[in-house]
Amino acid sequence: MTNYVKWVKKMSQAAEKKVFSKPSCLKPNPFHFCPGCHHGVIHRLIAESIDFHEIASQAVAVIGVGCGVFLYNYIAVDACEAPHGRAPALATGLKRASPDSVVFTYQGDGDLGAIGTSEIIHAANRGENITVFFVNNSVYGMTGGQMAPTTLSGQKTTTSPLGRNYQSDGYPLRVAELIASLEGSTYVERVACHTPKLINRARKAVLRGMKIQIQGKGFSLIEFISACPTNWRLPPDKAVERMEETMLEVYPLGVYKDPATQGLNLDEA
Ligand SMILES: Cc1ncc(C[n+]2csc(CCOP(=O)(O)OP(=O)(O)O)c2C)c(N)n1
Ligand code: SF4
Ligand SMILES: [Mg+2]
Repeated sequence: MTNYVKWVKKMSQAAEKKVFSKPSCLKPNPFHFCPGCHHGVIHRLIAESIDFHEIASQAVAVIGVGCGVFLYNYIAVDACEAPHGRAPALATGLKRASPDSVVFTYQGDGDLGAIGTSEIIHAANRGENITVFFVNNSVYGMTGGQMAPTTLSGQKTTTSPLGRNYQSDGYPLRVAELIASLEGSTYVERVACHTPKLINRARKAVLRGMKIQIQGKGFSLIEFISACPTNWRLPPDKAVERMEETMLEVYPLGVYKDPATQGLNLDEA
C-alpha cells in the first residue's frame, strides 16, 4: 500500500467531530439580505434558540414590515405577517388565544419605533408574555434609507440630506431604555452581532428572552444594533466601524432590565 492510500484509509476511518452545523429549523434558502447586513446573523440566532428550546412546533413568528419581512422563508415555524407596527398587538392576541405557543415578534426600528410605538409600549406595559426581537439599524432600510426615530443626530439619510437636526426632528429614540422603564417589562437587553464575542452575548440574550416566555415570566425585548451598509452607502467593514464609532455611543449595549432584580429566578432549562 502506498503512503497515499494508507493516508486516505486512515482519514476515512477517523471519527469526524462536528463543530458547526445549520440549525435544523433554518430552511436551506439563501438569505436575500445585502452583504454586511446583520439581519441574517439575527435570523440564525433565533433559529438556534428555537432548536435549543425544542419549540419548533410551538413557535409562532409575528413579522413586521421591513427587510425582515421574509423571515418565514428562512425559519421553519408558523408565521403571521402583521401590518406595519402592529406586531405586538397581533402577538398579544395569538399568545392569549393559544398560551402554549411561543410567540415572538421580529421588527425593525421604522416598524417598532415609529408607526408601532404605541403597540410596543402598551404590550410591554401590560406585561404580555411574548418575546420581541427589535432590529435597530437607524434607518428605514427596506424603503430606501429614510430617517427613522432612531436616526442619530447629524446622520444623513434620504429624508435628512443635511443631517438629522434635533431642533426640527427630535432626538434618537432609545427603545431599550424606554421599555425597561415600564413596570410591565421583565427583561430588556441591547446587543450587537458584529464580532464573535458579541454574537455569543446576543445568542445568550435570545435564548434568555425565549426562556422567560416559556417559563411564563413575561415580556422580553432584545434590541440588536445593526448595520445597513446599503443605505448608509458604506462597504460592510466601514459600516461596522461606523456602528462602533457612532451608534454604540448613543445606544450602549447591556442589560437594561434583569429578571433577577425583580425577584424572578429563571428555572434552569
Ligand atoms: C402602513 C404602512 N406604511 C408604510 C409602509 C412602507 N414601509 C415598508 S417597510 C418600511 C420601513 C421599514 O423599516 P424598518 O422597520 O426600520 O426595517 P428595516 O428594513 O430597516 O430592517 C416602510 C415605511 C408599509 N408597508 N405599511
Ligand atoms: S437594505 Fe439594509 S437592512 Fe435591508 S437587507 Fe440591505 S443592508 Fe439589510
Ligand atoms: Mg430599520
